[in-house]
Amino acid sequence: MGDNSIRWVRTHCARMDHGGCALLVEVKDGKIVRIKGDPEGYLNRGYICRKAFASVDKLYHPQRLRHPLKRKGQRGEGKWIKISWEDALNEIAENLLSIKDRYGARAVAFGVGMPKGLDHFVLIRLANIFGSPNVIASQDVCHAPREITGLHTCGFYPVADFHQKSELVILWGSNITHTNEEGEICSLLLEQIKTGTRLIVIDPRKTALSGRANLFLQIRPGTDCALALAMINVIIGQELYDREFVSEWTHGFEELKEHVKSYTPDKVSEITGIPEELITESAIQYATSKPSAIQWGNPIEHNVYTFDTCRALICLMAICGNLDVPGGNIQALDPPVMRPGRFVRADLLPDKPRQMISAHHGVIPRFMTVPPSFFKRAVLEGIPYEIKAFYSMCTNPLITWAESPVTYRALIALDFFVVSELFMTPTASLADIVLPVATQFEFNDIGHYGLGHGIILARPKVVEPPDECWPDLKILNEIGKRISPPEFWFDDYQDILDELLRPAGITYDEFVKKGYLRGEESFFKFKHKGFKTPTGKVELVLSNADKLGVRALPEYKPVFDDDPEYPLILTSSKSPYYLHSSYRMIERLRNSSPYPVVEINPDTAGEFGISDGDEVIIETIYGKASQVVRITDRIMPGVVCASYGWWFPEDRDSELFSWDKSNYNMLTSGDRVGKEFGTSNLKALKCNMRDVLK
Ligand SMILES: Nc1nc2c(c(=O)[nH]1)N[C@H]1C(S)=C(S)[C@@H](COP(=O)(O)OP(=O)(O)OC[C@H]3O[C@@H](n4cnc5c(=O)[nH]c(N)nc54)[C@H](O)[C@@H]3O)O[C@H]1N2
Ligand SMILES: Nc1nc2c(c(=O)[nH]1)N[C@H]1C(S)=C(S)[C@@H](COP(=O)(O)OP(=O)(O)OC[C@H]3O[C@@H](n4cnc5c(=O)[nH]c(N)nc54)[C@H](O)[C@@H]3O)O[C@H]1N2
Ligand code: SF4
Ligand SMILES: [Mo]
Repeated sequence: MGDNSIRWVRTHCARMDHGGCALLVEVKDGKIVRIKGDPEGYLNRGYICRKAFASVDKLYHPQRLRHPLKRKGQRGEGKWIKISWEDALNEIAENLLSIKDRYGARAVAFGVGMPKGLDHFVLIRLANIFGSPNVIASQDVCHAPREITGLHTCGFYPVADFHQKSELVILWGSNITHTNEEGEICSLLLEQIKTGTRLIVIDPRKTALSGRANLFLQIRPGTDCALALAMINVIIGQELYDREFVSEWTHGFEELKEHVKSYTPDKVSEITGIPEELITESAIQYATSKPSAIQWGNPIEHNVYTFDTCRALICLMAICGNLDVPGGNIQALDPPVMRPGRFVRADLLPDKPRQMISAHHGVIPRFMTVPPSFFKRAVLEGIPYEIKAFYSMCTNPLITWAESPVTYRALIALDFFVVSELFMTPTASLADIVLPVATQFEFNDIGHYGLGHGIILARPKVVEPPDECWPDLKILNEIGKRISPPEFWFDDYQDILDELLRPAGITYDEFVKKGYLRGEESFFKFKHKGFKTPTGKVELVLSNADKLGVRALPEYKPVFDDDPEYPLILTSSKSPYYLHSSYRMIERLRNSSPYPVVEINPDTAGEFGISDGDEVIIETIYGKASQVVRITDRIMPGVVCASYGWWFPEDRDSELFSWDKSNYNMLTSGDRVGKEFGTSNLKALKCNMRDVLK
């Protein structure tokens, strides 16, 4: 086919959130010119959001990195020289191997952000084969709390089943129309709402769906655990629980019943700010509508007590008999492709749980990535041992990790730091070597692998990457050959895809024709196999709590102390235009959201003498950031909702693109973290606010 042809290619959206919508992409003269939702898409049936249209702009953006770069001046000075791939790879290999020689493989950490595609797993494979137990990821604040707590409580990660009809769905801190959480595709939920599924929304802000909800619980940030425990109190008190399930399949019901007695709706109303009747009514509706699903979002895991909140929610699902039932919260079975543990060669590092730096901090067993805050302590203080090198991809830690000033110090302190990136970011500016990547549409990839939703999606290449941009898969494969036994690596990186699909009996090309693979639909598995916990039941009380080093029953504790100096509660929500800190340079997106905005209720603004459009300094005990005020009654009084992920690609690279000006993570702490997952308070912090001019 000649280059001046016009063709349509079927693929899946990626890297603008977790991905998932099937796309039809028009290519003319080798360039993408149009994108449409694929009406036959398994998850989206034609639906796409505005980010999908802008996703193409990043491919052709003038600021895109196109050649490997090596630092010339001091870290962060913005001075680079172009080098060849061969030199870049050799330099990386030399440095990583010499650090391994001097300090051991564990002194080299591998970093990744939000899982974007198969590269996530190839990076873990590289770490395992190289011999380092330290993969640093954002999982402390993104899904590990719900997944690992699920494993310990009921033996699996209970995801909302939007493929079957639910009578009721609770959006518990999940702004699914904006975030499409985990590619769950809000279009499936919207279809259900049209056909009568009732909705409860729990959020401190009015959201796109709160207006369509039967009940809207405007909650004070950080108090979700108390609410869940009060709902359990009502359901047990009014005997609305599923008697049969509870007696056959739960462990510790009587203790839970006793334990929740103190979480009365009137007391929890004071904690959460939600009227008592609404707490009671929500509990009754959740317990009496069968099946009901809870779609849980990031706020559940964005505070130091995330473990208890996740526990309370799973107990709630369990006592109402909503676990592993169609339309409830289910264990989605994966398609028969290679299991992640095997793919990443976990067998090569059997001692990893004891070797990882997080083991020293007593994190919960089975949590296999290292929380960033513990990584930083290792780099800066050598606790529990020194980390000297960091290979990072698909992440911008200077903006996305809690407590940015400490992140800055840690990145500066590294002996050797490599970043693979699409654009020069504040983080990449601090690297020794920056590698230019191919991205969405430019290489063959597999989406949704390992995310727990029982589905994988084909993301075939649509166009060639520009200049010297390589897919992370290829980069990792080439580094692997240089720093670890080559027999574990592939002649052509695309063989990785076939290898992963082999157990399913298909090649990548055949997979692309199918578009997706899903695991067998199966429910009530516990009836044959029980639950995969020590007691074989859902553990309302954890039978091995002592061994795990955790509380046996979920408890609510205030996530912050009252402090008159910081009278407001600060929280955040994700922008519908951006992915975390990404894509602020894309004009189409930036025009829709040109600067960071902090939302405040009119009454609160009045009390603070703040007007719409004012630039304010938001201040916590940890730090400061400036954003622009938007007065709106969407947000409850006393709470402010700031924008997260901001830096300014238009500012000077030698000043790291004003990384510390409006960045939400100037306001957070990496020091005060939860024990189980090393999680910081990201949502629910105490703050103050003042006009910059006053
Ligand atoms: N305060 C606060 N902090 C948070 C959160 C919050 O809500 N509040 N959310 C947390 C959550 S849930 C998460 S998941 C993390 C996310 O944290 P990160 O994953 O660090 O966030 P991103 O901004 O998505 O960073 C991705 C980077 O990868 C680059 N990129 C895009 N495509 C590719 C590619 O194909 N290859 C490579 N190598 N790079 C690519 C982008 O340009 C971008 O700079 O942040 C967490 N941090
Ligand atoms: N557009 C876009 N989509 C994304 C992302 C993105 O950055 N941009 N990131 C992706 C990633 S990695 C993730 S993990 C998901 C996250 O997706 P979501 O879970 O939806 O995450 P958030 O937008 O951080 O928070 C959801 C809602 O929680 C509310 N909220 C704030 N504090 C609290 C609280 O204390 N309790 C309760 N109940 N609600 C509270 C906010 O007002 C917001 O409406 O989104 C994915 N999709
Ligand atoms: S909702 Fe997510 S997957 Fe769907 S089109 Fe938008 S960015 Fe892509
Ligand atoms: Mo996330």
